[in-house]
Amino acid sequence: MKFSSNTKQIALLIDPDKITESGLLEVITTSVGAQVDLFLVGSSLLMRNSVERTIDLIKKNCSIPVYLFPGNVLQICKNADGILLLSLISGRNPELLIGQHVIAAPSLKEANLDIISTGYILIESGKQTSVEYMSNTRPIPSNKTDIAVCTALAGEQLGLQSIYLEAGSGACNPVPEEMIAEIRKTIKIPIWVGGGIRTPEDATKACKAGANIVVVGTAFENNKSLINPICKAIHQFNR
Ligand code: 1GP
Repeated sequence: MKFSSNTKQIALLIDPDKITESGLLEVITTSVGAQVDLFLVGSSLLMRNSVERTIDLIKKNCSIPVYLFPGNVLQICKNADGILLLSLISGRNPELLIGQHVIAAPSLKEANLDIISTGYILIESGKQTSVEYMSNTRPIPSNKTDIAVCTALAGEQLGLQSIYLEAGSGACNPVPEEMIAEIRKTIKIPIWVGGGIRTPEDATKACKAGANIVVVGTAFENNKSLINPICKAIHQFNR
């Protein structure tokens, strides 16, 4: 995957548990029309492991790249184009900083995926989210911009390729714009922003503050007609 500091991209997150086959086909058709840049596939917790099947269906029906966004090592599969290899650097859970990566390393090497090493930073967003509970880590308080900035900077200094600012799926409040803006001023690597983005206005605010890739999942699960206007809001920055 190519990042450019001058362009804004949209990543559409698909939780395989939350979509039917016909729903996914509809999302694919709409996404092609709206020029979605990337699909992410994964979840904090899956009741049935249909990641591989979901990716197969996407690959058969369009050429939009598909990257894994795995909640755990069980969600790694070979048929994706790449993976966001997340290290949860806002937390102090060694398993999610390095432990699970060691376990996944041989299968990742064999799968030959495009690996984007990413510092995953959870930001407090109004209520406890699945990712907070499942990761057994505490998010950075939303008013502690300095902690978030130093965490992102440490991730960049460690050589990570990107930073993901995560409010959590279905978050009450997205990551604050001031926090995104301060991090943007401090680091050079691309910034993903996701969690609780529901409207074109939310997406515009994240882009203006400095997000390179805006990630949206829940809003599209609830209302597929939002795909077009949210994509437009993000891509207008590229004109
Ligand atoms: C979750 O950041 C993503 O990991 C997307 O969040 O589902 O709230 O859009 P939403």
